[in-house]
Amino acid sequence: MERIFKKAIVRRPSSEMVNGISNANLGKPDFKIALEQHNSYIKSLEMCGLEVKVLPALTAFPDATFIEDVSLCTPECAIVTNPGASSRNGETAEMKTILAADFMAIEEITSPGTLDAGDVMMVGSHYYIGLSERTNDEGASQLIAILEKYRMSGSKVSLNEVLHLKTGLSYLEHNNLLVSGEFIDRQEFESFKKIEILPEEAYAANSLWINGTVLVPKGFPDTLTKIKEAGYKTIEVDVSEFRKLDGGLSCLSLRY
Ligand code: CIR
Repeated sequence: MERIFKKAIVRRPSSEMVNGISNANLGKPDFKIALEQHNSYIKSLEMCGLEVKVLPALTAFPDATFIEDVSLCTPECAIVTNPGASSRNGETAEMKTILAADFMAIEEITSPGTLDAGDVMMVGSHYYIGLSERTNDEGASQLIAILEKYRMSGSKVSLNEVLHLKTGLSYLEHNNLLVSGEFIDRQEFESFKKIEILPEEAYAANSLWINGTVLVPKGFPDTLTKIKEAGYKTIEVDVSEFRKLDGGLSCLSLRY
């Protein structure tokens, strides 16, 4: 059964975002445009029926607007992660307190385990966990143990070509998987109905299903058409300035 999301948490980008981690080679983001795009992103979440809590910018952490990475929100508990990039590690500081407003049970990933929740893809009560430069085997094992404690499950997925697991694939519910690059022929995703992303539209593999609507990054016409043809309502969202920091649509919010 598909999950119904009611709320989201986002964090405003700070002017320091121009110093965020990036391998995109697309230049520095324009902070003013990023703020406008962030506002539109919030509106899109609201159009999907979510009540959005907006946290203030954290100037000490240039990548803190990519709030997805610091927590995983499941229907049973929230898990505060231990981000794998040292410059991002302190972003988790207030998350326990913030999440305590809505979650009875809060768990944590601890060192030597590291985990960015951008590496975690939810399919019903099963969670696929990418082993990346940010998420190590120990972090993934800790997450699987936590999930099992709450009668959910997890499995590890190796990856080589992308930053996070969800940089390369997104679950759109109804057994539909948006899939790109190294994940197209992977055995663990064999049983899904795959919607294949063209190499030149790889960035759009990070699209976001929320309550029946799919948010798709602006400027990827082939992907947009394929998602529409699969029967979804879509909203195009321009996140060009966040793309310059390797961030996509899912990275900018926690949804629960
Ligand atoms: C980073 O390298 O951590 C940020 N510049 C981008 C994080 C993107 N987050 C995500 O894919 N979940």
